Amino acid sequence: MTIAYDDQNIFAKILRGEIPNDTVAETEHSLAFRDIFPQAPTHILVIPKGPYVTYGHFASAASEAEILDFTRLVGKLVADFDLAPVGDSGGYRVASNAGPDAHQEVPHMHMHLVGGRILGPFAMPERKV
Ligand code: DGP
Repeated sequence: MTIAYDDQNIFAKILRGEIPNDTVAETEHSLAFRDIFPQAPTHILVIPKGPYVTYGHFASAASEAEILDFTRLVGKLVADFDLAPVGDSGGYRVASNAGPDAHQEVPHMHMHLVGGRILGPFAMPERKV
């Protein structure tokens, strides 16, 4: 199945250098930059440079080199931003929203890496039905 990618989305524009961003790391296949609306002291978005819409799209269609590059970058950011849990403190959350049910706002695959404060349980709004 072909998944349509809208190259006018905001992260595609960031990748093309058309709008500014606060880059924290860049690799051959991935870019990491600070979220414009941070939910915690550290809130980084990690994106592949390739045209993938969701995490599932990326995980199934990206090359092994792209997936390895992305995954290793997440690991490096956890280390560089000192997010790894130590004993009974510290830690972080990674999350990737996909589609309307998950309230994905930007249709370019991105991983939120959030930490630097107590995040509490994974929270989801109550179901309406
Ligand atoms: P999501 O709901 O998972 O699609 O989250 C999209 C995130 O992208 C949201 O936390 C805000 C962030 N965001 C939206 N526009 C921009 C932008 O222009 N620059 C940056 N750095 N982040 C953005």
